[in-house]
Amino acid sequence: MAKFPKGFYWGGATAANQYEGGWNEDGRGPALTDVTLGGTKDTPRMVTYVDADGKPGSYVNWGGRLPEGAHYAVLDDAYYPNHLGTDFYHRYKEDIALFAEMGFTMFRMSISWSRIFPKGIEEEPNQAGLDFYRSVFEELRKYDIEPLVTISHFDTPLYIVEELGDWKNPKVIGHFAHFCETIFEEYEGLVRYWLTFNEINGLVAFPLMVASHANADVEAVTDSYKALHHQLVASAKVVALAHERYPQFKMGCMLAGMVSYPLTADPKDQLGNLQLMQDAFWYCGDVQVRGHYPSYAKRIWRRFGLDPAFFEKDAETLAKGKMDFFSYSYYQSACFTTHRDEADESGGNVFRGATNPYLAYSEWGWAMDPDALRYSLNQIYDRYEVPIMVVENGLGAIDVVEEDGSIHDGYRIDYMREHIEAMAGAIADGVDLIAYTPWGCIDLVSAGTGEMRKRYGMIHVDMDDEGKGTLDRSRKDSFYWYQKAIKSNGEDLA
Ligand code: BGP
Repeated sequence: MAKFPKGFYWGGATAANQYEGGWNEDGRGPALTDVTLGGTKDTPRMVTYVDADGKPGSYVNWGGRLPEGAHYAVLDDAYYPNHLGTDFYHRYKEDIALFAEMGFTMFRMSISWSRIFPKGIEEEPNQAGLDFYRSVFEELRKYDIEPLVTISHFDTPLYIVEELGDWKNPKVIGHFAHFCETIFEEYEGLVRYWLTFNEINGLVAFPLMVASHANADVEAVTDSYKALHHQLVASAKVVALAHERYPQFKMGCMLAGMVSYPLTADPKDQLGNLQLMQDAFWYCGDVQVRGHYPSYAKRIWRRFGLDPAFFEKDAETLAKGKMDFFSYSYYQSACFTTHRDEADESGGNVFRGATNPYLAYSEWGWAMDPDALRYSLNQIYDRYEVPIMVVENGLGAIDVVEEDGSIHDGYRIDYMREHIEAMAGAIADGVDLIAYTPWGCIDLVSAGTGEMRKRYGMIHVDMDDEGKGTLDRSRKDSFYWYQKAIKSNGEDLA
């Protein structure tokens, strides 16, 4: 029996803000990532501004705030890694040819909202922006690569963030819907698979995990559940519109894949973990796939002092916007415990928790756990019974370029092999898995740290953390390995 069904989509995933570059070219407006500096594993990324007296300053991304009277600003002499990304804007033809050579049948990318509507609020789109994505989609089609398009991937236009208060403001729903209507109409014949928001649960999951579940900063999370509601409503609205006008479209949700285990057999850890998974993961999936808030939402709203009426008023809209498929990113698992004093802390990026003694951790502290992928695929499919795509997965690691230019990334191959085997296991368990697009198939800027040295690609890009390098592309060992894996439809993983 074949491990993967015929027609299974194999590919790779990227996002405009981390890959595309061309940040101020051809009429594009800025996004928050364009005023965000690079960091490291141990030093956070900073967002830059000038204050009311014109003095430059910065605050910590994920958690800090713009001071009263200050304005976001690109500071002189500072380096902003997302400005250039790894230059897909100018090299898309070369990159897509390499994806085709690897055998991709799907390519995940995002559309930068501020390339189409520079402030996010205009009536008329920026034609140059529309033309760019049209050329990209046509290039993909030339090689029979199916585009999988994320509409919002960490790059709300800066104007909306600064002047409208970001997603806390319900007005943003209308602007987003106009953006979607425009791109749906424009690319109706070129794109079939859409994801509305990247890692939509991140809005609550990240603050919940960063602040540690037990001591979450209640106010920050309260605001986040409200902003999240606006995104869920926006998503449902455009899904309903897509279904009504474009029956060929397949619409999907995209969640940050959280797999949290209880660390001990203490019943308090079991219950606490169940609630963490509800608050930070299932809450979004339940709304987006089932079309209504789950029963336990009342517990969450009560915990954060939120009025149920605020959420319930949009029940009809949510019911009309059910997803056709489920997608998520999966990198690592975490552990929850009420015995925090006895447990070691670990975790990478925004996923924090107790260290799991049975797992090895990556250089950036991410727990490597292929079994959790099979485990989560089973849980998700059991619950929703819709097709699933794994749209991000991979190992962020430091690669060494040998004298002759080769890159021996056996560690990446091992990681991918184990995760592909875990997916095959899930398919054998009965899960309807239809696609795999590992993250950063070509090296790009890290979202969490802004680094280049944290690489996920099977295609190497010559560029360092300061933006120095030729930007030349080359094939790593994993390139040839994945090519074989794809060609054999997941049979040849040696
Ligand atoms: C996910 C994001 C991606 C990507 C990935 C890897 O959360 O959707 O944009 O960057 O994580 O994370 P990082 O770049 O921090 O290593």
